[in-house]
Amino acid sequence: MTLHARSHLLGVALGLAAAGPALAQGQNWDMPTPYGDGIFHTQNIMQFADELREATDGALDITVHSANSLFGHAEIRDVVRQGVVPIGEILLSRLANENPAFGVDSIPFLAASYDDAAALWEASRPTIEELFEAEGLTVLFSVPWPGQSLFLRQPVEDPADMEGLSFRAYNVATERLAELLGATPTQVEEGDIPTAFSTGRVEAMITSPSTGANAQAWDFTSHYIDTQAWLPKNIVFVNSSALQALSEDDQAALMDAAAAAEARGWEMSMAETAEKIAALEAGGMEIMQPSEALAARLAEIGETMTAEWLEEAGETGQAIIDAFNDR
Ligand code: PCA
Repeated sequence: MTLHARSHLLGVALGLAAAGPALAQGQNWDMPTPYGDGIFHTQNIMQFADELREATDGALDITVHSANSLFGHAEIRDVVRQGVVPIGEILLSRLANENPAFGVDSIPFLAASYDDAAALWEASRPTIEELFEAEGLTVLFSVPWPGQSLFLRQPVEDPADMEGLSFRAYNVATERLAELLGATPTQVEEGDIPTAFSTGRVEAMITSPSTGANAQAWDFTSHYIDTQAWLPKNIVFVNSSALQALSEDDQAALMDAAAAAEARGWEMSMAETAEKIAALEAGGMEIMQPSEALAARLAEIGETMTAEWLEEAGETGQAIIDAFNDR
């Protein structure tokens, strides 16, 4: 925790103690999120907070602390679980090392369209909700990033050209993908992408056009290969005790605002894809479709990663895939 966060929270705790029963009148919730204000996920969450403030006549007032400004991405789930803050957002698949079910949305080409991603979310949601509930957390909503595509410094036709590249990763699946491509993965937070490229820590990545455009990827890469291989999701969740402490009306308002934010977020994500590819092109990047050889290699990697995931996720994993295949 940063010093700033610590003193801020101490202030919050003292405020709570002094306020006593007056608390029932209104709640000020601090909400840490990982991504910056230029990212549509953050904008969607800001709107969610605005709508909720309005629907509850100010009784539930969420302050969004974006871009890891209150807590770092790696801390957010735990501080909500501990009740240090009541609500937060993370990239769901960052938890895949705890349970493979959290990483099902990051397997290349398992569910690469919005329709398939929605079906996969529907198939996996009960499991994810149960796993969160076991930690004292209630899932509010989940929104996908646009399709994950390659950002490179050269026009790769032959997948072998990616061997040896130092490759930015953001979860275990991107790490594994880099390995299977013969590249060397390095974990880099989204906000640190420009620095990681400019200092030579990484020289290639796979992410959404949203993240690429937000980082001004044209400053440090030249070619965008439109693989749109999977749609990883962010998830917004609340501490279950904090939720239950709300009045019934406010709980209902929170659930309504969450459902609206989920629907709006998916729409925003879909609109982003073409918009941000155009922004990459306007920035000077060359937009390419994958060569046949690259597409074939990535499809093969997708098969390998699906098999590895099923092996690891066991019966729970198989049940999710069966429910998904029944769509
Ligand atoms: N942006 C985030 C996660 C997936 C994405 O599109 C990132 O690159 O870290």
